[in-house]
Amino acid sequence: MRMNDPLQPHTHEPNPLPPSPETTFEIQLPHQQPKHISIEMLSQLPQTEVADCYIVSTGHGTSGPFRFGGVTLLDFVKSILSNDKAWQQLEVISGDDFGTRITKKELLEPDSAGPILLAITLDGHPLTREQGAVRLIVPNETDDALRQVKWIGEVRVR
Ligand SMILES: Nc1nc2c(c(=O)[nH]1)N[C@H]1C(S)=C(S)[C@@H](COP(=O)(O)O)O[C@H]1N2
Ligand SMILES: [Mo]
Repeated sequence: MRMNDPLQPHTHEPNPLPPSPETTFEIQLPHQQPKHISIEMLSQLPQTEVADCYIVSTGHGTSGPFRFGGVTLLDFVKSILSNDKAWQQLEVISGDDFGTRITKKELLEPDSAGPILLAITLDGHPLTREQGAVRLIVPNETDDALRQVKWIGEVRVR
């Protein structure tokens, strides 16, 4: 069992080091075997860029603005799930047990700051593993970066 629930709010010192070199992550669908998703597969889906993104760390200050690129989480879910009634929320969890929960409403009604992304590029260059590949970017979250999940390991569909 995990010592900490990665989905509960918590104060957090950001982990500077990737938990592994492996960028491929798993998607877990109800009643199905997990599927493996690579950067290569993400790069073949429609690409979206979101400019003016900031990573606001309570301990280390703000960095940015960044232009993150990749696949919107909505486009990704649509590419995986044909039946859009089959889910209500997603859990995005990193290899170092850091995570956040995303509701369907957040994806269907994106904030004016921009859509939630599975980011694979930063300012037009491939995101390095150290920079978080594959990283969740939630453009409207500018409090403490607790939703800007680096090193996605699992996406669970609920
Ligand atoms: N996987 C993972 N993602 C994470 C964290 C972490 O520890 N592990 N820390 C978060 C916090 S608290 C901050 S402030 C930012 C730091 O992002 P940066 O390393 O790009 O500055 O990452 C966020 N995403
Ligand atoms: Mo943070």
